[in-house]
Amino acid sequence: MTSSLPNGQREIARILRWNIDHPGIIEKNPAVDLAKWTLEIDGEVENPIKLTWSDFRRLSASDCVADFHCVEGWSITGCKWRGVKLTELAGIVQPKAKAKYVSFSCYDGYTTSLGLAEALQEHVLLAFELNGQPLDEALGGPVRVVVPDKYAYKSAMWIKRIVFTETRELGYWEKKGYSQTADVWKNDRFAQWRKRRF
Ligand SMILES: Nc1nc2c(c(=O)[nH]1)N[C@H]1C(S)=C(S)[C@@H](COP(=O)(O)O)O[C@H]1N2
Ligand SMILES: [Mo]
Repeated sequence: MTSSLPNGQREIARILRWNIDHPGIIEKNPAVDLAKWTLEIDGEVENPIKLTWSDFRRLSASDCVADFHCVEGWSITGCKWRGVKLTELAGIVQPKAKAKYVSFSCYDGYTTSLGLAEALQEHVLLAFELNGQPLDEALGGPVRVVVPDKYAYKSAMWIKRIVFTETRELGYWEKKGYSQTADVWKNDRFAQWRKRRF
C-alpha cells in the first residue's frame, strides 16, 4: 500500500499522529465516560435505536486495514481498525426508502455526512480499536467512524449520533468549501464554489 499513495499525499510515521494539530478539532478530546456513552441512530429509519457501550460491544465486530489520508496532505499507511460495520447497524435500524444521506455528529460538536451508498460500503466501520489497542481518546475513542478512500474529515471521531436523512446536511468542513464526496483517488478535495474562488 505504501507504494501507491493517492496524488498529493505523503506518508508520515504512525507515531506522529498524536502530535498533529488538527485545525478541525473544535474541542480537543471530549472525555466520554463509557458509563455515559451512547450512540443514537435515527432519522428516516424504521427502528431508531440508542445503544449503550455494552449494547454496542455485543454487536459482531470486523477488521479493516486501510490507509488514512488527511486532506492537508499527510497519510498514515496500514491502519488496522476493528469495529462494527455501519451496514450491520443499518440492518438493525432499517433505513426507509427515502433515506438518501447519512449525517454523523460527534461529542465535540463536529459533523460530517455521506451519501447512503458511500456510507453503506462494507469497509465503513465504527471503530473501537486501532492496531490491537482500544482506540485512544486523542484519536476519537471510544468509537469513531472510519471511511477508507475518503479524506479523513469524513471519518468522524467521538461519534455520538448517526441520522439517516432525505436531504444532505453539510458538515463542519463541507460548509467551509471542502468536497462532499472527498474521494482520495480523484484528488477530490474542494467544493466547486471554492475551486472557483481560490
Ligand atoms: N469529531 C471530530 N472528528 C474528526 C475531526 C474533528 O475535528 N472532530 N477532524 C477530522 C480530520 S480533519 C482528521 S485529519 C481526522 C484526524 O484523525 P486522527 O487524529 O486519527 O489522525 O479526524 C477527522 N474527524
Ligand atoms: Mo484532516
